Amino acid sequence: RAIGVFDSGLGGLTTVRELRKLLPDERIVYFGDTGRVPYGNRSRETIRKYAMQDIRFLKRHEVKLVIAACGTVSSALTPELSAEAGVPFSGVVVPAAQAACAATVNGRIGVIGTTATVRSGAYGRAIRTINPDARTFGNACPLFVPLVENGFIEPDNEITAKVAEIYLKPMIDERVDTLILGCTHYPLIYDIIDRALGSRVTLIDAGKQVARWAQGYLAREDLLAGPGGGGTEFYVSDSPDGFSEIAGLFLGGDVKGDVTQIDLDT
Ligand code: DGN
Repeated sequence: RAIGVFDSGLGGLTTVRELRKLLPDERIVYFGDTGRVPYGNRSRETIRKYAMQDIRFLKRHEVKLVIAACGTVSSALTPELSAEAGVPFSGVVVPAAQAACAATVNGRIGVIGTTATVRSGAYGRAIRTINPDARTFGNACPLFVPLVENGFIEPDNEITAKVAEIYLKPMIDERVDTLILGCTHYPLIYDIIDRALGSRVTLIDAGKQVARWAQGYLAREDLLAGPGGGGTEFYVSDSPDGFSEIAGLFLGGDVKGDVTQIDLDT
């Protein structure tokens, strides 16, 4: 059985990339809701409804585990809704919160993500459940998504570096020692973010953390795939034209697998 991964669009492929590195023998079924992206400017109710539809779609593909790679979706789901998924399920929030709590020394943790993610306060709640003394500082970074999607990702890109400097100054002022990258797109500008913080802050990539969590979960439950069956199938809800180019950005150039357009209403 496969690992199902979904996202509001193609950014969640950064998590697929991490899963492929850690679990090369797993079959991955990816759904990118490209027909309805972005979710970040929608109400919490709508995001939840879309997420449940995305999960239902993946459940038709014999999945043993479903991962919401999207920071915005993960932040909108409550533990009760996650339980309603009816399949082993994780978003990125809890694995990233656990890693941040393990990494921080001064208990001051920053969180960056879309406006919806930061406004939800989901990371702060997850962190306080683990460490009630920890303090969290959120800052929405809405310009990062279009900058990444338009390819402004080279480590020496002056525009992205300037935007990062502005967005991350509050994190320096608050003396955070750990920063959660709570959005699918941010690993692509990891070096720029790191430099804006003077390389003094531990960066936690939420997608990488959920991939590690998945590896641990599958091992504990004795659900790891045997050798040789690895591969990725891609499903999108809008035309797959231009898929390879943008998918290659998030996957690190390695787009192997079929792309199929689907209609969630059928
Ligand atoms: N995938 C979304 C997230 O991780 O929050 C970012 C992309 C978007 O909503 N435009």
